[in-house]
Amino acid sequence: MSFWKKLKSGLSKTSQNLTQGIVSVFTHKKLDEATLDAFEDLLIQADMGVKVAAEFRESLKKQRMHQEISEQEIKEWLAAEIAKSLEPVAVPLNILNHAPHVILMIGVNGVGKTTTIAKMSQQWVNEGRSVLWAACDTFRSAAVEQLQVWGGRLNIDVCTTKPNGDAAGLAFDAYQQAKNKQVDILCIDTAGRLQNKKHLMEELEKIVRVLKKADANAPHTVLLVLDATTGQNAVEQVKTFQEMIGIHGLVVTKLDGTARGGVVVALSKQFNIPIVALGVGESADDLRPFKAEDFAAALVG
Ligand SMILES: Nc1nc2c(ncn2[C@@H]2O[C@H](COP(=O)(O)OP(=O)(O)O)[C@@H](O)[C@H]2O)c(=O)[nH]1
Ligand SMILES: [Mg+2]
Repeated sequence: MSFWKKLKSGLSKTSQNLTQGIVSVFTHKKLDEATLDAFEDLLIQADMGVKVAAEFRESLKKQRMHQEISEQEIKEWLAAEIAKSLEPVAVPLNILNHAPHVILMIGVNGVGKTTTIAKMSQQWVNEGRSVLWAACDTFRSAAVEQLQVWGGRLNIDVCTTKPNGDAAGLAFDAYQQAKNKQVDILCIDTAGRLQNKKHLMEELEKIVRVLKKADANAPHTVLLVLDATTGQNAVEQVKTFQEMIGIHGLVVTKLDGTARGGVVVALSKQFNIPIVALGVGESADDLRPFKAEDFAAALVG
């Protein structure tokens, strides 16, 4: 399936709800307050967030109040508004010619960090870049094994340490190894135990501190991975991790089959952080750069 088709079918739950809602709300009458209220509710239900919904409502009101507006017109209007708000954050990841470019992958357990590392790395390898991974989620042996399985499939080396070993020490060793071997990209997989916020923050800070000893500009990119199916929760996670450690980019996963795809719009409006890629499945091919217009069109159906 092409990526566009996959995105469209993935977002079909969100877009069906939106489209059906639009059909029932905009019934060829003149735009009034009640219709605007119902429209705003629809946007909130699609997880675009209260703030975005209110903004779109006001914008529509200003432009079209007391005018006739068809469902087709409203869909086109909404797609254009969404595309406009996504455009500034649709920024692809820029890999520096600075071997190694260090990427720190962060996010709550289960959002798709490890899988995203595998997906991104496959693309880099296909582009002719060399990649090394550091399995710094040292608390869960399954997490290390998972990375090793992907590494075996994609022929990428994985740096590991003993169970419960020091994540920062491992990051440092991996950096040295990447440097010595002139590897282009070093990906650091991390733990995501948000239930122990203080410990997680200390660990991430320590990884960053240790990397900076080796290279003052490392990590060159900190990517926060978010699971679209958690809806507005993703917004809270951005805030939490932004406080803990700076974020350069977002990856939104599990956009296949969620009714909460509107959260991407909420993220774009609330944080001016680039959305570098979208995950639409579990295989290594299921990752693509984020394109504002494609996403808006898929979301509105
Ligand atoms: N459907 C779907 N599943 C995904 C996607 N990304 C990751 N997953 C699955 O989500 C689960 C957790 O992913 P994992 O990479 O281990 O998350 P981590 O704990 O953040 O490292 C795994 O079963 C993945 O296969 C995606 O884009 N779509
Ligand atoms: Mg993991």
